[in-house]
Amino acid sequence: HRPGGRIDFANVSFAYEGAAGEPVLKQINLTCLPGETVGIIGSTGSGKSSLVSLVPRFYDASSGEIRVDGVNIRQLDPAKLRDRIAIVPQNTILFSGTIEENLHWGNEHATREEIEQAATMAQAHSFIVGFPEGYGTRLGQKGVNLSGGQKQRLSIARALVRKPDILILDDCTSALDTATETEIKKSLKVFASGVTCLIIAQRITSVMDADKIVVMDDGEIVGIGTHEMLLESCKVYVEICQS
Ligand code: DUT
Repeated sequence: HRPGGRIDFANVSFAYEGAAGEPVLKQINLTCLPGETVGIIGSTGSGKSSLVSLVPRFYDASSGEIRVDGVNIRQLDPAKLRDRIAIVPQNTILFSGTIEENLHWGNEHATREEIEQAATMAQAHSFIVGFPEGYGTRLGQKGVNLSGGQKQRLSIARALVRKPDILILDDCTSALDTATETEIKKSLKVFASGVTCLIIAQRITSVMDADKIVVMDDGEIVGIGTHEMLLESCKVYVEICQS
């Protein structure tokens, strides 16, 4: 696997157009090293999703600069940039079609073996093969009904099929029990060890073992460090742990 991308945020501020110009991100400085797992935590509305949405240029920063592997992302071809990044959104989007077609989406060239590997990493393979039609099982109106957690696992598998250099999980494990989430993280560590992972989470347990955790509060980064470091140094983090 290619080494994951390095991401640098340098003095990044961002305001949504029309939102009275009020910045939702203020003076963000953050480096994510290739292959690093970076947890992002903070209360609702603190700016976590906005922060990650700037990386594939869903929006552009109002000021400051974001670099991927040292190059300002505004100077990169957007299609090539997005090709290196997979985002698993908060709300899973699956379409009517088979499970295999859904997992292929975004990478038509993937082989069946690669699809099964990705599904195994995302803890989805065993429930898929439990259906009489396996990967050919139809989803949607005339198909099977999946639980919220099963949908999230398919959504993660789909992102892994794309073999990204940068993987962004935006609060997409909320419907999974902690044991399943832990299994997914374990296999990511082994099979996607070169991939730079940004993991937005509500639960501390989701990010506790990340290489570093970023704590956001009202559009600002108020702490960066390991779980132990933040327990010592970051009041907001301690409050999140206690809530
Ligand atoms: N916001 C907008 N327009 C958008 C998205 C968000 O004005 O299209 C505002 C809402 C909020 C701020 O930006 O005041 C930050 O939102 P974001 O979704 O980035 O915060 P979060 O930390 O990801 O919240 P949550 O945990 O609820 O997803």
